[in-house]
Amino acid sequence: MSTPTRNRRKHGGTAVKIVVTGPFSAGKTTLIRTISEITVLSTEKDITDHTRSRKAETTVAMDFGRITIDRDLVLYLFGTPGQDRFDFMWEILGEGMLGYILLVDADRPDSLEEAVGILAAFRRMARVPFVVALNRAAGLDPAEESRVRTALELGEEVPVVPCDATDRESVKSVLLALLYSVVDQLDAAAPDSMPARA
Ligand SMILES: Nc1nc2c(ncn2[C@@H]2O[C@H](COP(=O)(O)OP(=O)(O)OP(=O)(O)O)[C@@H](O)[C@H]2O)c(=O)[nH]1
Ligand SMILES: [Mg+2]
Repeated sequence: MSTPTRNRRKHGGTAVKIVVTGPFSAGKTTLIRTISEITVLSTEKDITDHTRSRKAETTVAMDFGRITIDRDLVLYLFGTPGQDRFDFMWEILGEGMLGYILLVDADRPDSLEEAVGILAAFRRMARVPFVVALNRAAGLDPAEESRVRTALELGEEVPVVPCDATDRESVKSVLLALLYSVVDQLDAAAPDSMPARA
């Protein structure tokens, strides 16, 4: 099982790794492109099999983006491929992550089913905080949230949030939900050492 690494950077501050995973075509590459301050390094290749009817290109190795929160904290974002033939990349990309976003396409019922296996693999790989983000979800009613929680067997501590991967503010709120979860976990581990959340 990997443990989160927080690397000191050359000019001070801390760099942390966040992984964006989820089923084929959930919007992982889009989410990282929406929020990254650098041009995202993507490994998109033409799709040649039957899924070509859904989109022309798919991620075959990873997406890589970066966000500077402030001079003390930089997030590196790694997106996984969605097609399960590239699932060997999950472990490589998950190494040392602080937490992850499981992105599900709320418009496609298959997406939640596919997410079950991905989440099981990530949970085996690392016990780090994660959030479930429902892409293309206009909102999130309690019945929908409960359906997602049941399908993915989520504990109360796991946030489920709606998301529009094309919208910067929406992506920011997903990342904040993840960072708050990380703080909550640290807080639970060492209650007296963390500042209270505003
Ligand atoms: N309208 C809308 N379209 C989206 C959104 N997110 C992604 N898309 C579109 O959905 C398609 C798939 O998005 P990608 O970002 O390639 O999805 P992915 O999860 O990286 O896909 P794979 O790497 O192939 O698994 C693209 O055509 C996007 O433009 C969204 O929030 N709203
Ligand atoms: Mg992609």
